[in-house]
Amino acid sequence: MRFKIPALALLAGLAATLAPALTEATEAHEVTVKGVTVAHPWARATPEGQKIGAAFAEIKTDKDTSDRLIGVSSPVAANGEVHSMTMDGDVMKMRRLDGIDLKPGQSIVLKPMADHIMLMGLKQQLKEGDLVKLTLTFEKAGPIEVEGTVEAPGAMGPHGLAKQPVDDSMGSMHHDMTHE
Ligand SMILES: [Cu+2]
Repeated sequence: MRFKIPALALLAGLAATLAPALTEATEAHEVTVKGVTVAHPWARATPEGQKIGAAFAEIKTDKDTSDRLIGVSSPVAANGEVHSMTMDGDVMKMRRLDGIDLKPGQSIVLKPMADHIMLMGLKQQLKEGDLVKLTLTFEKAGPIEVEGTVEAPGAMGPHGLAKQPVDDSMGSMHHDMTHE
């Protein structure tokens, strides 16, 4: 009988952590720190066992702010990287970027088929409907923590955001992409 106690405690803990997450799921996620805004963060669902995930967001600066994105992290991954993506024929090539410079009044959209966040060493499967915490760290603004929704594996943008400029012309990312 005593062996059941840890399992029950675990379930209770799980319910407690899920409850607040569910109530926040429908809110717009946009956080501004020192003139830098991270908006509409989201990630793509991953197949079971896949160790790499992709996440996206829009980064905006107000008209008097310049900054530089210098790092990304998430509790669901061993480490986060910022990647560029280019096409070499029909082969997608991703390259790790040291950072992304932000000019005043700029909007940079991290999205499929463009610069994006790579979550390396995933500790858990990303499932559609889940929320995933992302911390984008900037040279001046410091860390900005946001919570993004996990969308379907082939999603090209977050739900309910018709205005977000996402590239839907090339279909979904494939799993056989190459990293350099
Ligand atoms: Cu990548």
